[in-house]
Amino acid sequence: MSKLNIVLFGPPGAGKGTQSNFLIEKFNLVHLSTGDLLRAELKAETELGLAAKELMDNGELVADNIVIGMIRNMMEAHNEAPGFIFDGFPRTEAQAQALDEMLNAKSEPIVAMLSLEVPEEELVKRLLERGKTSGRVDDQEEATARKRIVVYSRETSPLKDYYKAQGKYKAIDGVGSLADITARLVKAIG
Ligand code: B4P
Repeated sequence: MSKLNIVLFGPPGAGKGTQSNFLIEKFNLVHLSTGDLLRAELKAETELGLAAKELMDNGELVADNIVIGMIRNMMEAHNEAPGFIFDGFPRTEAQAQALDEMLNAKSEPIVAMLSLEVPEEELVKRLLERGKTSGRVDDQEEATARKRIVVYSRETSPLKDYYKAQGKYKAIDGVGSLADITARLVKAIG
């Protein structure tokens, strides 16, 4: 049976991490969040974590080779998974190409890129709200939240065209109750 490999896409605060938790349970998938993996490195104060900290705190992207290497290691560690949810990865065209190369080598391509669409003001509201409890430096200041959205628009949003060209892009309305949005995602997965 072919693997259910899904890219869950969207700007910071769109609900990628939140919705991944529902989808991994429903479809028995392995969750690969580069944000979570980087935060774990940061917490453990590894060399990689220390190198990434300033960039993450300022809302900038971490170098492609670092995140691609993390994803490669995690995929190898979960070779038997029925599928992966890629959450927050890819964020650049170089990352998308590297992911395609890794998956095509195993004949297990991405089946869909689900793009959560949320207006900017709602994103900023959600990020600052989370900042009250998350302890995440990048969720504390409105300027940093907006900077992440600018970085997303410039570096990451163009990946919609990358996946459109492969016929895999699906836009999902990311505003509403968590259950409604999960239902939209499940329907799109089919
Ligand atoms: P991420 O961890 O990916 O952070 P994020 O974009 O904020 O998404 P997250 O998944 O956490 O939030 P969600 O939308 O679920 O990245 C952090 C940093 O790591 C990046 O800035 C970068 O520096 C680095 N990084 C990560 N991946 C990288 C890569 N591939 N390349 C380079 N650098 C990389 O949720 C946000 C909030 O909204 C939550 O509080 C949630 O409760 C709330 N929410 C969700 N759904 C909602 C709804 N329907 N209604 C109301 N609130 C909702």
